[in-house]
Amino acid sequence: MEQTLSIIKPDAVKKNVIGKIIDRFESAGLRIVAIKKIHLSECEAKAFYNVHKDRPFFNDLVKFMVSGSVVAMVLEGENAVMKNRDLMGATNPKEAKPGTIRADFAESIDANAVHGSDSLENAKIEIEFFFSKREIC
Ligand code: IDP
Ligand code: MG
Repeated sequence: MEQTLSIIKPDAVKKNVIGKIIDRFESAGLRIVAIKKIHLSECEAKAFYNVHKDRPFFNDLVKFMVSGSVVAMVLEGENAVMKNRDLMGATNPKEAKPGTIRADFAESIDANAVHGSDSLENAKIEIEFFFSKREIC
């Protein structure tokens, strides 16, 4: 059993497809063991994406992540980290396989509907960023 962090980004929240995206996770056998809708501050978004701080797209990414509210979730299941990444599809929706979340709900590499932890190690760090122990059941 693994846990991973998923975020439904502001573009998908604005499109009103939270439920449709959650259905992808549940239909694939992942369980939502924690969930919250929040509007990140600039400081929080910068801290969350700190690994990308030297990339040319960092400022745009932060601006986008604070442009509206997001839904953060802990997904639990067998092989949850990779399963979530497979369900999400490629970072650029134009390269994402048909039937993936990004192919179906995202417009561009900047506004690409979802975030998912890329390793078990990062999943732990990202889950702790959003949730306290008592919020995970
Ligand atoms: P991931 O979300 O598929 O793990 P990362 O490489 O970790 O992709 O990048 C984090 C986020 O930064 C992406 O989801 C995307 O929103 C944004 N991003 C990544 N590469 C680019 C780019 O080349 N231009 C604009 N935004 C990008
Ligand atoms: Mg990433």
